[in-house]
Amino acid sequence: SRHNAPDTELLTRSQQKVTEPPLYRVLLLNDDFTPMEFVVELIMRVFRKNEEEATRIMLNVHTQGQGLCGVYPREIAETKMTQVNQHARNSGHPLKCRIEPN
Ligand code: NFA
Repeated sequence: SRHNAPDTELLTRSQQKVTEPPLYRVLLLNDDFTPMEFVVELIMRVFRKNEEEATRIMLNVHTQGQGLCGVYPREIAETKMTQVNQHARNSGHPLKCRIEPN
């Protein structure tokens, strides 16, 4: 109200409903040169997957051209994309990662 500063008013339970942040898909793109073992180890480290799941994701990228590594809020998705692209480039591999809104 005019006499209660809006940002200090107490909110009722129905007014304080949690809202979900927008989510982004983090995709890995296939190429002809990056070694499979490098991709698996990167997926395990960046996306916290076990070896079986990381291998499944890598083979899906290899056969389909691209594949889903995870879905995250924007800042987390961007950080993971940057980690992948920098680690690949630093290691001399052409592997690329991209994000897209869900
Ligand atoms: N296609 C790559 C190879 O045959 C492996 C690969 C998988 C690369 C997934 C990038 C992403 N060595």
